[in-house]
Amino acid sequence: MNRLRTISVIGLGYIGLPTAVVLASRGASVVGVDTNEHVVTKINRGEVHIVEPDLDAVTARVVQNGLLRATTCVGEADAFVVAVPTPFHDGKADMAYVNSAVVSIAPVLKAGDLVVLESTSPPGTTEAMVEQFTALRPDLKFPRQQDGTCDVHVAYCPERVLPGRVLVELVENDRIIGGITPECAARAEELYRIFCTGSLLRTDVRTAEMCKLTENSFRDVGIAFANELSVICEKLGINVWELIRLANHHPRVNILQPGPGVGGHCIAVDPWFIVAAAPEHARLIRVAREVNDAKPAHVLTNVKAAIAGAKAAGARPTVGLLGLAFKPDVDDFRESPALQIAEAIADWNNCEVVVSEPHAEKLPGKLGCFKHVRMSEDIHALIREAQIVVMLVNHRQYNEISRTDLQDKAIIDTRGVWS
Ligand code: SAJ
Repeated sequence: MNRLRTISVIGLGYIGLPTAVVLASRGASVVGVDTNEHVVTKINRGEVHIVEPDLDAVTARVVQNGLLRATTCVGEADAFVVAVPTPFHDGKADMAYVNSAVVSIAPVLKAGDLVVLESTSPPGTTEAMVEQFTALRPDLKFPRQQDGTCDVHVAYCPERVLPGRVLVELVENDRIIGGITPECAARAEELYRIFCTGSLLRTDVRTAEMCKLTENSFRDVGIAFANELSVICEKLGINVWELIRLANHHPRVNILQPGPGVGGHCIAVDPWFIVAAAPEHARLIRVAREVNDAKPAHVLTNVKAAIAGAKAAGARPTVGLLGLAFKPDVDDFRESPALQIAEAIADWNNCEVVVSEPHAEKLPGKLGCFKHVRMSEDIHALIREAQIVVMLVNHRQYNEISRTDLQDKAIIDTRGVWS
């Protein structure tokens, strides 16, 4: 702590802001940097631009205490934590934000500083950062695996926090710390020791980079297994939820839950980093992604059949959709399969659509553009009105729906709530 008087956190998003706030709450002097002036102004007022339990209160406190301030320009610091986005498009990771963070940090670096990358990145990224720094600052010595001595230490330390539990998991989770050299990992450990109570596990940078991708790919493969089972069981007339519950009684079996598809900005994306790094070998990982990506279309086939059945019986049916977020009890709609399914149903324009989403004030995405789509805050009214009910996200508010409420309805239960 003594060597790290000022810490600069570059990128004040879902990970950077909570990290900056937690560091400041432990007494570190933190400067948060973001290119978005609106975000910077908001944080300097002690407010937050993302929804995460308790983040608003802790931010207000550390800003008021003068321990956190935000700016658009990178200044001198003892440690730099880079937590910028690394989006994936057209088959490769877009490293533009990481590259521009390096360009903005390089001029202010001095001997004794520490730079840690946290953004999800392809293996080799931290070493490429070191090359970039070396070219931009030939006056400083940067670390090399084969040469332990350096002026500036560089490490990779992936975040692994679950949205909705970020402030708890930032502190309690174990962390992987990959150093370009063992000394770099030891320096980075000093930084994380400020706020982490979990184990700090040192390794090399490539292993640390791959570790993050491996964790999310492992979960994606597990969910793909469950999703594939659900499609097989539907064909064979077997209740997949009961099947999984029973199979999980085996002491070494732990099957995950099927759903309408995999959403969010991590599990649905990170496996592609591995596929891009080793396309000819990442066969299982690629197929798992394809299985999970195909699940919304499967759900839509079932909805289409239910609408056709209801139409044969009479007028234009009403379809009630429960939930749009990417997973239960969050207000995040990024890469949400539920939203993708809702938008596709709206596009057909062959039914009235009533949507429930307790975590949205208005219809998200392009749903707001359709006259035959509306929102309902009253779950029971929605169920009464709908001939077809589609359970997309098992938010806790839906626990109050009983089986008797659903009598005479066509039900498509993608989460196994009523199965
Ligand atoms: N899902 C299922 N079935 C399941 C579990 C999840 O269909 O049995 C779906 C969810 O509904 C959701 C998607 O998978 O659409 C992802 O949800 P999640 O809860 O599995 O994960 P995320 O994206 O919220 O957070 C993950 C976490 N990674 C792991 O659990 C390995 C988190 O620890 C990471 O920090 C985060 O990704 C990240 O930032 O990478």
